[in-house]
This record gives sequence, structure tokens and C-alpha cells, in this order.
Amino acid sequence: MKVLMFRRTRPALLAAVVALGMTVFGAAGATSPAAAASFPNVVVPVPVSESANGSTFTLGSAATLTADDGGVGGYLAGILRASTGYALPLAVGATTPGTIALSLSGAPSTVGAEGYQLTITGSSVRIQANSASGLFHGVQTFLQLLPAKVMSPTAVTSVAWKATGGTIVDYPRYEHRGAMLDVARHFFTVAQVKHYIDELSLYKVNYLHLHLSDDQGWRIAINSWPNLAAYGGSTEVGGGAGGYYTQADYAAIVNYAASHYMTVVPEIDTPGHTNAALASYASLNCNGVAPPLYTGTDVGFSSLCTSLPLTYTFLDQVVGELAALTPGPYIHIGGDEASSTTQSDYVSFIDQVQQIVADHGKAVMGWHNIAAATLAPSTVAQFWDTNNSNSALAAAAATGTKIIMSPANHAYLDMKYNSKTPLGQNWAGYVDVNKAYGWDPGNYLTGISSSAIAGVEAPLWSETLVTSANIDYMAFPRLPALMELGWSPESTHSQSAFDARLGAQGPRWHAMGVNYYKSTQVKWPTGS
Ligand code: TNX
Repeated sequence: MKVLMFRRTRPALLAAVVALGMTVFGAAGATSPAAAASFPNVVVPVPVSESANGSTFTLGSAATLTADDGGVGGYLAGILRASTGYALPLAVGATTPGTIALSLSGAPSTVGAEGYQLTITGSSVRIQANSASGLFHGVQTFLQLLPAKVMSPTAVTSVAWKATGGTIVDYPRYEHRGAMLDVARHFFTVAQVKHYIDELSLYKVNYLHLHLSDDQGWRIAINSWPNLAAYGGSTEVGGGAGGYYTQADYAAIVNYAASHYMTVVPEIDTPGHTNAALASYASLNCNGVAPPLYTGTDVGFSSLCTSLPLTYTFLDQVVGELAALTPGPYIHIGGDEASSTTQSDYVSFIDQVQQIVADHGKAVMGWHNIAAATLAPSTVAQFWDTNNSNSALAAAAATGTKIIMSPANHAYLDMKYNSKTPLGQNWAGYVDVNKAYGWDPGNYLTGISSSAIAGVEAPLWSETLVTSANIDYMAFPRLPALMELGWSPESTHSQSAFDARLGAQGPRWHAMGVNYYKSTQVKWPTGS
């Protein structure tokens, strides 16, 4: 290999290493040991800047931890203690830094609210940030520089816990990096949602969007309308038992997400996707008759009765309870596929629901169809279509509406990878890893300036998904691809380099028991 590299001219050599998905250390290292130092191409999302210093840090049994934030310190200690078996005593707020020190001072101002600086020498690790979330993201990067087995939930003795030395300065391209889980088509328990939060946090996701209601189920207890959960939550796609979150369950999810620096965005889909609500209360129907519960997978057949005053009382009470339980700034009102509502009724409905959400002190998020209405300045539209132009959305963006990008043919985690994928759907085509990664959120929608894009979200619809293993299979490896688009600068975008660094995640998922899809487009390390 080295002989081959020596014979190439430098540009050809660089092209070769890029094609091999390596960073340039292979090139320089062949001639000069001093310049050989480089970070391995293993961190997803790839950091803004990395410079190696030639040293190697080894985590030993006598190592200590200090942290200015006890939550993040405890999180790191938990992972490291489990896999290394070391004691790793943690001192919170200590003045003398430990072997590994997480500090809320000394970060360069460029890292902003969520970024961090990670400095690794032969004997120490320093993560500096302006906030606990920055420390948390720095911890994720540090973990990815340690051997994959660091993610093992049980002690592994055969590994030397080494990490390449150097400095990483890193911060996100977009403020909004979301993942959505549809708990309506199939219900997922609090434990399953927490498990997904654990996985998402490894890739610097900072918003968890929960699709809490749809035709097949209503999943959150609303005290003023108890039948919604009790009856509307009693089934799911395929006719299973369904389920719902009590308000205490929902609070537990919100708190767990917060401890992973993720803000929950609850969605009550309206005016369509509402059969479960309509089935729970006859009085919500224009004809006063409750339809039966629905366990199929059709979309677009249900609508709240937009001309009925009770509809808005209902939404005011639902949004009021949900807003009180939700510390985050957004309530998602859905707004997609309202094909049983006329356009003028739809527009007047969205206008009224925006006001209801505002009355409860929250901003609206909605699927991009809501751009047909006049959007409030704080309303955020989520683009989900398979085309790349939408005139109503472009008009809204021109007047200041921010957009979250979830184009179904790139970002929908429920699309099949290919015709052989046993789970998922294919209405937006097949989405393998290169398709998930191969687009630029900032330059995708015709006539919409990159400054209108607030971030990306990877939705996971659950018509075909029943277990956490099913969730894993669809989310991994595509979720990290989408989060790299949301976090890393556009200038780092390289399909081949990405496919290699994504491959480095495989052994980590293996160590964690994540049931990932072994896409042939990814360069998995041999033996993983
Ligand atoms: C479209 S796109 C939907 C969902 C389905 C999904 C399945 C959008 C906002 N709505 O109701 O679950 O396709 O892929």
C-alpha cells in the first residue's frame, strides 16, 4: 500500500486517499513521521476542525474525572465505568482538573451555545464549552475517538483505551437537528422512547418530535378529554392493544430528553389524521356520529369538523394541557394530507389553530402544507415532499418563515433501503445511505434562500414498525447521515469519506446491541 502511495503524484495521492475515505495522514505519514499525526476519519458528524498533535492518550485504571456539570460528568462516567470497569471517580466543580476534565470555561467564543473544544494530550482530556449541551456534544466526540467497545454495557478487559491526541473545535451548522418518532401508528413504551433517545444523542440530535396522534391512535392522556387516550389509544395498526402515555409518562420522556440535551416537540396532527379523536367523541363529528376505530394504513380520510365551534374548544384544551407539560418552544399541529378538508376551510382552520397555540405561549411547527395559510412570524414549516419546489412555501420563506428540511426521498427513515428491505414503505422511493446523505439542506428548495433553513429532521413513521429492533434497523445507519448534514459544515461534504467514517460506527452499534442495517454502500471495517 505504502509503495503504491509513494509512486503517485501528490494530487493523485490525495484523490486516492479521499476515495479510500481516509484523512490525509496516510499521505504525509509516508514521508515524515512528525507530520504523520492526524485524527482517524471516525467521528460522525465530522467536526468543523481537527488538528492532531502526535500524542496518544490512554485511559488507565487510575484515571479521574472532573466536571463543571454533574449531569454530563455522570453521563460520561456511566459509559466509561461500564465498559472499562475502572472506578473513574467523578468530582463535580473541582478546581484541579482530573485526567478527563469537562469545563464550562475557556472555550473559544466561536463554538457558540452548542459547540465545544476537545483537547487530547498524552496524559489528559479537556472538553471546554459554553454550556452543558456543548460539553455533552464534546463527550460524544471523545467517545467516538476511543475504541468501539467503549460503548459496551459490560466490562471489556482486552482493550487498550487509546485516543488520538490533538484539538477539535466544533459547532453545529444548524440550530435544529431533529428526529421524529411516530408513536401513533404503533405505540412505543416510555422505555423504548428512552432507548431511542440514548441512540439519537450519540449523533448530536437536539430535538425529539413525537407524533402523538393519528388515525390509528391517540397517545397522550388529556384530562379534559379522557376518552382520547382511554378509547382512542386502545389500538394501533394491525389491531394490537396500542397504549398511551399518562401525563407523568410524558413528563418522564421530556425530562429524559432534556438530560440528553434534546427538546421534545409534541405533535397533535390536525385537521386530518384525526380518526382516533373522532372515534373517541361523537360530538367532534359534523354529523354527531363517531366513526369506528381504525387499524389500517390509509391516509387522508379523516378531518376534524372545521365549522364546529367545539373543535376549537377541544383544541384549546388539548393544546393548553400539552403546552403546560412541554418546556420546549413548539407545539406541532401537523397539517399534512388534509385531503378531506376543503382548501378554504383548511386555511381558516390553520389560522385559528395558530392563534390557539400562541395563546398558550408556544410557537407552531407544522408540515409544510400549512404555508397555504398566513403564517405567524414564529411558525416553522417542515418540508416533507419529494419534489424540490413549493411556491406557497417559497412565498412564506420570503416573508421570514423558517423551514425544517425532511424531504421524504432523502430524510424519511421509514422508506425501504431497497426492494428487499422487509420493513418500511416505498412511496417516496428507496433511500439507501448515499441517498440519505447526498443532498444539501441549505441549497435544495428552488427559490428559497439558505438563510430560511433552520435545520433538518429525520422522521420515522411506524406503520410497519413494532419493536425497538425495527426502529434500529430503519434509523441506523441513515439517522447519523442526516445528522451529519445538520451539524457539519457543507465544505466537509464527501460521500466516500463519509461512507468510511460511518463504517466506523458499525462496531460501536455492535457493542451496544443496535440492530443496524449493513448497507453495502458503507465501508464497514473488516470483521465488524
Ligand atoms: C406520509 S408526509 C405521512 C405520514 C405517513 C408517511 C409514511 C407526512 C407528513 N405524512 O402520515 O405515515 O407518509 O411514509
